[in-house]
Amino acid sequence: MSEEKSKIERTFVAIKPDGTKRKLVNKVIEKFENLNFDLKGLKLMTVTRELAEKHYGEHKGKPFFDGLVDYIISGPIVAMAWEGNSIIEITRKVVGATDPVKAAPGTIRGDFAISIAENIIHASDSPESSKRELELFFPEGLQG
Ligand code: FUP
Repeated sequence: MSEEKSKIERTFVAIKPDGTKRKLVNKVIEKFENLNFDLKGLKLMTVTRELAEKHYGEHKGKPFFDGLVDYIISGPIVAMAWEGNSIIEITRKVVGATDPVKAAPGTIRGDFAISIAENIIHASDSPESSKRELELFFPEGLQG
């Protein structure tokens, strides 16, 4: 029997303004708790324009950038840090495709999102972006 390699990672997850407005915080947290991931940081916050522009810096210059920034600062988000084995890759699967038309049923976006611009949740897409985003949103550090 082959032994499974352990790859404990942390990832940044944010429930976006449409997710908090639609009272979906519990549904998102439930998914991560069901997977037995460990919560390392959590806060309700309103993102400043400066932070939003840094967070979405890779999209600067794209036609949807200004709308994306306006949207992410339009209401409170729930910023979270989660830890677990291969969590970055698993979380991207649980979140589902960016476009809700392509997001599979059972994924967070597949079950709840109806628009590409307002798609409930953000999750880091790589170890590099996870590190960068956790430092941006939790400059005070994480639990444990
Ligand atoms: P994802 O990693 O799935 O959140 O997607 P991206 O990093 O590619 O995009 C970040 C956000 O930009 C998306 F969540 C929604 C927004 N976006 C648009 O509004 N229009 C697009 O065509 C692509 C992305």
